[in-house]
Amino acid sequence: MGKEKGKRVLLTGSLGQIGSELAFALAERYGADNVITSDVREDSHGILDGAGMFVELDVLSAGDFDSIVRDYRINTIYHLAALLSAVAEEKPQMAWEINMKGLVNALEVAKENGCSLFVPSSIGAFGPDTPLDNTPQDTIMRPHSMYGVTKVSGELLCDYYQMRFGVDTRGVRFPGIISNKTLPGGGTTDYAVEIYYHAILYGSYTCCLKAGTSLDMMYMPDAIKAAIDVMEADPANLKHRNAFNVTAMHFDPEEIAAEIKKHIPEFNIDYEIDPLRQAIAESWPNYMDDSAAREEWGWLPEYDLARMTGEMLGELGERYGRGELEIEG
Ligand code: AKB
Repeated sequence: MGKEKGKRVLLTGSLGQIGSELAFALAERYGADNVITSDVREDSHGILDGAGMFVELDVLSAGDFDSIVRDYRINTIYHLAALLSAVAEEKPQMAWEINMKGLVNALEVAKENGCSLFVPSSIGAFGPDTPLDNTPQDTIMRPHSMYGVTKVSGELLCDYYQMRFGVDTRGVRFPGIISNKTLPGGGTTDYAVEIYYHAILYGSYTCCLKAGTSLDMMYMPDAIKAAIDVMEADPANLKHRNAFNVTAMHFDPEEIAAEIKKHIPEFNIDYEIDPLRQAIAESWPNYMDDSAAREEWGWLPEYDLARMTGEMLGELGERYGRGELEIEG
């Protein structure tokens, strides 16, 4: 990717699964001098070293949020700080506080400082009344989880700030994101990351979701591409602005296990169902229709299950000393 001029970016939640990789992509694209990474936690392990300057920021502090945007002359905010679905279900009040108050602060700061704002929504915004096969872009959204409630509310709020105040808000509904740098924490789709680590380290995996539970998924490079491309899209082409359905693949635990077995024939999956995560997963789409994103800003994923599995096992195999695995690229 070449350097694009003119953007001064603040990333919240930078130490999370997506933030820790998006930070480097933003630094590569806009120049590390133009990227400020932030998190409520200190970057004590230097995870973000090289991806711009790091500042500690609790997004619940509206004053600190605003000062950082002013002091560093930020014009684009990627607001990733949020709790994921399973942990939100265990701590619903905290989820409302962080996901909604943090978002309101981001929207206000963007409004006051003329910033563009990226806010990720999720497949979690849908619920059991949604058509679960080929889920349309615009459809019934009555989620049963607190995470979903915050995601739908967030989508509406982003639309409102755009229509009412002209804030350039944009976003996508991310599916489960699979990566090998930072582990996700507290999500329903986390199993699809853990399974690769367990395959390499132990040769087996006990899955918390039932066989047959199909969910949309995406490999991290595609997720990063989506986040950058939607923010760079020509606004004249956008009929939707926030919450574009985006997906790259969908599978159930049996299908990902079968793909892993192609590389590690002795790999074995068994099941110990977590009722909380299972109930959430069953209320989410089996697979989404992402044609609006394809038509309005050219969304096109590059990774399918086979290619992603080759890369995940190759990378983790190198890291954990299973370099002898026959990995196809
Ligand atoms: C979760 O499982 O909570 C997230 C998501 C799909 O939003 N990965």
